[in-house]
Amino acid sequence: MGLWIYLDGKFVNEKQAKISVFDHGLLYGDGVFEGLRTYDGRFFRLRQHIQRLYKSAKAIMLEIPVSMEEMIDIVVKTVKKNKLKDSYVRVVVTRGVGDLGLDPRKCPKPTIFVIASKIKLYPEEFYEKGLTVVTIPTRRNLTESINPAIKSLNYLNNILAKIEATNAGAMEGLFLNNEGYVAECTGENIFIIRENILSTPPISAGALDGITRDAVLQLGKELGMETREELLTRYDLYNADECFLTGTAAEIIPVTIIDGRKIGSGSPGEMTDKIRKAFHKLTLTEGEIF
Ligand code: PXG
Repeated sequence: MGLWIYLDGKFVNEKQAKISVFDHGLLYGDGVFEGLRTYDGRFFRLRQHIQRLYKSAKAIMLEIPVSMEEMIDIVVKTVKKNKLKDSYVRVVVTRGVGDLGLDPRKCPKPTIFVIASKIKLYPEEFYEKGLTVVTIPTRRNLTESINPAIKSLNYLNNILAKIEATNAGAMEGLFLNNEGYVAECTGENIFIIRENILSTPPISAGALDGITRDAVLQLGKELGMETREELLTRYDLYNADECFLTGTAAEIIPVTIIDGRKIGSGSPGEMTDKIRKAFHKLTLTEGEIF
């Protein structure tokens, strides 16, 4: 049967869900996207994800032809149409169909599609034993070129990072920014814990304003930790007691080795475990039911 995909105002079967070769999302990576989840029928921070989508669109001067409320409705309908309780939803808005020149004024109508499916980034064992991360040679996009705060369809910076991490035999790649400070990983924000202080790089260091990141900062406070958004170096990471990554797809995953250095005891940390449990609880209680 396949999935029902929302595509430009209609639900179509995944086999019929096709877009033009003249779509600038494909020709130039010109567009924006979001990835969100539902947990047991609850939409986790849906409004926040949709707000971020519109902020990304504004940054690239892409006017989404439906309102935020309409977009929320489209997402909810797509999940329901596919009868999914636990799902991963990809919302994509491209510049639309144009000609072979890059001028976005040639694209009169943005393309919108929504896929509700499942995602599993890492096998379960890595949530138990932790990930191996390496610093990769490619630097995070400069904030003054393609600002990493924009969740754009132009993910080559991240894909190069993923290839470099894989080539180095690691599960994840750590991006530094052009000044050498820690930015984030290929599709996750990074956190460390040192003596009950929970730290993550500021958005201005070249990180996405992650929605899981935001939830974790809140949970850290609730668990009695001091939380900081501060510049971090690799030295800080190597000498941390605990380290973990956050993202909608990855959720919260411990990191136990960075560039060959064991982090803390070399096993996932106690506070990381507490935060993971608290996050799991949050996903099952906080999300809106439509
Ligand atoms: N940094 C980057 C570069 C991301 O792409 C995050 C951090 C975490 O943000 P959230 O808001 O999700 O906590 C992301 C999100 C995928 C995939 O298909 C990637 C993300 C989200 C969903 C799916 O690999 N990245």
